[in-house]
Amino acid sequence: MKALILVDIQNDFLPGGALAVPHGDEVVPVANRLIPDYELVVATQDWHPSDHQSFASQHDGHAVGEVITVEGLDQILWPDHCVQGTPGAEFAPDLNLGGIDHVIRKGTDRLFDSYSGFYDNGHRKATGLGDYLEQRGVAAVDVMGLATDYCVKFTALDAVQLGFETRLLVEGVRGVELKPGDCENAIAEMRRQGVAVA
Ligand code: VGL
Ligand code: ZN
Repeated sequence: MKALILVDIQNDFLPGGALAVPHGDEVVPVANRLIPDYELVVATQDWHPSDHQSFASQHDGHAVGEVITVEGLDQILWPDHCVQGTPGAEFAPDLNLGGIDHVIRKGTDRLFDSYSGFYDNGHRKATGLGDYLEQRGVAAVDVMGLATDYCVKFTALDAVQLGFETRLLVEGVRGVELKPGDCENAIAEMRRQGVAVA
């Protein structure tokens, strides 16, 4: 069975949001068009406590975009985003929520960021997504959503590493592109590690 994974299609990643991905809203109609083609649709939701340590606001003297060390890992500092229970953390209002079978929340521990829908950035804890897919007999996953160069990338890389036949749906991804070329490099890295690009 093949599943569709919708990565972080949330208000804060849409134009006007706290961590807006340029043209992020364009993935919503793509998701809505594709959802009926899949037997199983899973959505990830970035879901941070208000004192999450990926937020620049938590580190005096540090600004958004700087890289610091948190719990031994490099951490890019982001604006406050996807705070649990806030409108910014909700799924895009036009996304077909009725078509989503299961939601995986990630980044819930204040100390650990979690770009991937499968594991936190240090691969210390699983979110449950891998087990969920396995239990349902999923062998292949198609991945789309936001953002190409962070959460989509690391979700696809973990999927392929876990043994799922993994495809990136390029039409349905948009990236942050902090540096020019980040999205292209992310896609190249996914290909290198065995992700098919459709
Ligand atoms: C994301 C940065 C921080 C993403 C989430 O969804 O790509 N990026 N948190
Ligand atoms: Zn986040």
